[in-house]
Amino acid sequence: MQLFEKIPNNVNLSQNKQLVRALEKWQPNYLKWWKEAGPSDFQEDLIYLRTAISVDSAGWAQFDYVKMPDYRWGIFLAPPEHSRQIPSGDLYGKPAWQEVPGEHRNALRRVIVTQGDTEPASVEQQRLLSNSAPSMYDCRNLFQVNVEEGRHLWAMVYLLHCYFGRDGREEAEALLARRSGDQDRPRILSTFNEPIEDWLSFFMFTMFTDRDGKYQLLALAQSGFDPLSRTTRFMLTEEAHHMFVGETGVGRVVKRACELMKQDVNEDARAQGGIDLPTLQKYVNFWYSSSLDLFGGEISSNAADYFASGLKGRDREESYSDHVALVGTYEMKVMDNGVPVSREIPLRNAMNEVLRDEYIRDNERGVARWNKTIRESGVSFEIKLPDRKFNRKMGIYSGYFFDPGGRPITEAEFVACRGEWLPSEADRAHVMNLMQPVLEPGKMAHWIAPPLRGIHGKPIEFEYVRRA
Ligand code: BYC
Ligand code: FE
Ligand code: FE
Repeated sequence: MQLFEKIPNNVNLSQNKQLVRALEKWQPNYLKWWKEAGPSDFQEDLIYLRTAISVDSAGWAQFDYVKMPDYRWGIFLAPPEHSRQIPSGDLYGKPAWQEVPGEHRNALRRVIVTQGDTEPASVEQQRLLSNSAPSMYDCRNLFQVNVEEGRHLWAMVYLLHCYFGRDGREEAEALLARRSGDQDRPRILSTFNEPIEDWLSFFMFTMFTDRDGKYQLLALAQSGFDPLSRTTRFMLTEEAHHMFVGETGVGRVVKRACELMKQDVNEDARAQGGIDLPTLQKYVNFWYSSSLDLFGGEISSNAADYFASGLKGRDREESYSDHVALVGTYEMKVMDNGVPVSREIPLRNAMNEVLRDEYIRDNERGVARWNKTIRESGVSFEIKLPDRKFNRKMGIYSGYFFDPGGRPITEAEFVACRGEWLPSEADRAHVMNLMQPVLEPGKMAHWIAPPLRGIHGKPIEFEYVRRA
């Protein structure tokens, strides 16, 4: 079978010989990368996976057993909107671009490469997790996330190959050459070089970091470059499942922690072989603060330029009345002699912060659901998102120290309390120690509650992973 027939797509691939040639050259390198840097195990086994074969509601949810290297990574764009216009910025209301505008070529390529880089990075970070899956159900969800992140890489490579000529092809190769955590050729953004060695971190990552993905994709869905907008809109349909895995994953650890607390005279979940809520809170603090960094600087001329030129917009741009944002300010806390003070920032320069606000609100809804579980089990504990200034490595708060409530403190105070706020070596060792694989259908590791239901109407004890 010819390659273009193997790639499900709605971009008329078979009619575009040049694109097919570029993809045919790239695809073997992609598979080599997948085998080298993708899931360390189960590559020859049958996994019950969802594959998108078209963009309508029936077509993007086909479930069947597949071997991961045989997964049909497709190229899908959301259907075109009739005479779509640039939704924001200086060119608000002009027809959206169907080709790359020359003056924005470099900026656009850069945004696409940055987005594309995170997709394989996350697969690399999660490479070893199937060794310690808490259940077959979870193992399958991990692989579903992994193959879809692989597809998201395809989505960005499609744009690079189709619209950026030779340098696009070079960037597509470079996306396969960088490696998460590598000293010499790391991934571009900070969080994507953090190791994910245990399943609590995986659930935190899919809760908090995939949700950055959601918001960046929402901003790119408002791009004036129509192929990017349509590509990211389809990616968002898959992203929902990744965050489901994260939110319900953490939720099940919370539920189990509460059950174990009730079984212990000292309400100590750790003593009962679970993950205690204070440890879970530290993982929240770590992954949430790291993911906040992914939105870029609070005051950013890059963000202003992206907005002005119509490359990136705001989440739900249609809900705003002013789509140009040349007037108006955003009030934020900036550091002045080590103290946060309020200042008005021109709105366009605060676009990263506008998006971060939406992201924070979305997380708060998820955390509220975890806290409801805790309340209902009669345990007194509240999971809290730390203040946005806490433990930041990028932006105006980096280099300063804050407690999780957002109060400025000294470095010495931070260092003294670090082990109470962020996972300590001992916490990590405890969590790692619990990471023993449980792969009989329907069985769950001791530290996590079962899910409410299985995948795609299948029972929880369904054989989601079938050893060949
Ligand atoms: N780490 O003006 P600034 C996903 C750089 S996740 C390292 O503050 P700007 C997924 C920045 O590049 C979504 N470097 O920020 C999730 C700039 O470099 P230069 C991924 C960073 O430009 C889970 C400098 O610092 N998509 O899809 O507004 C699993 C100052 O820039 C970081 C995107 O990110 C950082 N955290 O950048 C799988 C969308 N933050 O100019 C997938 C595309 C900033 O000094 N990216 N820098 O060399 C963008 O739109 C923007 O690049 C950013 C913010 C949102 C990252
Ligand atoms: Fe993705
Ligand atoms: Fe994702």
